[in-house]
Amino acid sequence: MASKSVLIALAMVATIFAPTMAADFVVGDDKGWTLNFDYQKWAEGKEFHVGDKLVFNYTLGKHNVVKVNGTEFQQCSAPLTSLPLISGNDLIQLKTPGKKWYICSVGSHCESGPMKLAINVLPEVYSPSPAPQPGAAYGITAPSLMMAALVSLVVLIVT
Ligand SMILES: [Cu+2]
Repeated sequence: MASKSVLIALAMVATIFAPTMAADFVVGDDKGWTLNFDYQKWAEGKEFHVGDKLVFNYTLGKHNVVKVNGTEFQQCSAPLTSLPLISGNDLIQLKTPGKKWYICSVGSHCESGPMKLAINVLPEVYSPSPAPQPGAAYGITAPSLMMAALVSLVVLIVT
């Protein structure tokens, strides 16, 4: 009984204290990663941040996802050194800010699709305050608050 309550409390605390509002972007939404879709238009007006994830959905074997640089993007040429993602449900975590380019290197999909996506990744957002928090202070207060919340929750549930 008690262990179940602790698990529930932990889940609640984890939800409350999730440090950022990371988002998952399904590329192409319900169309997925496919031919005859305007990925530049799809990316327009969206804000991508460090910590967000891109999800490329496609039928296994039909397409792939290759991270390229700006020149390779323009020329639709995938470098031999980069391994394409091929799972059909490829997750890419945006780890650094700046411009990112992705193409499909199957056949001429990049040119004809055009299966190419360029995005600009913005720095990570710390919520709720837009001002950067001193890391140390944040690191000390958050865990103690978390413990207090956890303990009170467990006490409430168990008793
Ligand atoms: Cu393709």
